[in-house]
Amino acid sequence: MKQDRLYRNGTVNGDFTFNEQVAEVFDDMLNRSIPFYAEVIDSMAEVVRRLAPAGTTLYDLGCSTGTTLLELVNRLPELDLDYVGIDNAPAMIAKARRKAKLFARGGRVRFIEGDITTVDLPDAGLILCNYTMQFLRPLTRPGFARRLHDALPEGGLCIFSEKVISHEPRLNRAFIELYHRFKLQQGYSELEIAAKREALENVLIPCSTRENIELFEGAGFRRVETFFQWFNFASFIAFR
Ligand code: GEK
Repeated sequence: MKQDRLYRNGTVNGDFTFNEQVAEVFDDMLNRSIPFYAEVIDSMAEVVRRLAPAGTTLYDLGCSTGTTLLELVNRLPELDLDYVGIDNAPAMIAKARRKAKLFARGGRVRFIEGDITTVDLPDAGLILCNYTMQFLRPLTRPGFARRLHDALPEGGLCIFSEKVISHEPRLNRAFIELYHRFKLQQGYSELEIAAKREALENVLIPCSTRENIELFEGAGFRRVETFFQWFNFASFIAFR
C-alpha cells in the first residue's frame, strides 16, 4: 500500500479533491485518518449479515477504492445480494475495479462512476454511505436523505458514517485535540495535519450526531440509531 505523504511539505494547493494522486495513496490515508476504520467495517459486516433483506442490491455510495464493498463481498458469501459501488471520482472507480479483479471472490460486484445525489438506485435493499455525506453541501443533504429513503423498500436499511462535531464547545475542543493526537500516533507530522485540515476546510462539513439523526428522521426513516462512535466519528443505522 503506497504511503500517504501528500502534505509532507505543508503546502496546500487549493481545496482537497479526489484526484489521481489522492486515489493512489487513498487506502493508506483512510487507514491512518479514520479512527477504527477496520472495526467499523467489521461491525457493519455483522449488521449486514443479520439485517440485509435477501435478493436485493447493496449500494455503497462514495465507495472510493471499494475497500468496504470488497470486504463485504468476501465475508458474506452466503447472502443473496448484488453489490454496487458508486463514486464520482474516476480515479477511485478505476482503482476499485482493479482491486475487484484481484480480490473479489466470485461475488456479484460492480463499480459505477456517478453522482450519488442524482443516480438511480434500482432494487436497493441496503444503502451504505460512509464518510461521504460530509462532502455534500449541507443544504443538499435533506434532499439526498429523502432520495435514499425513497429508493428503499419498507424494511430497507441505510448505514452511514460521518465525522461529527459537538455543539458543546468544550467537548468539541476535546474532540479536535483527541483527533489530532490520533493523527500524530498514525505518523502524520504537525505540518501534514495542519495542511490537510486547511485543504479540507469548506470541503468537509460535519454536523452533530443529533443533526444527522434528525436529517434521516426528517427524510422519513422510522428509526435512526448509532452503532459505533469514537469521539468525533460516528456510524448510524436508519430503518426505512
Ligand atoms: C470508505 N466510503 O472506504 N457523488 C459520488 N461520490 C462522491 C460525491 C458525489 N457527489 N461526493 C464525494 N464523493 C469510503 C470512503 S471518501 C471519505 C469515502 C474521505 C466521493 C469521493 O470521490 C470520495 O471517494 C468519497 O466520496 C469520500 O469507507 O475521503 O474522507
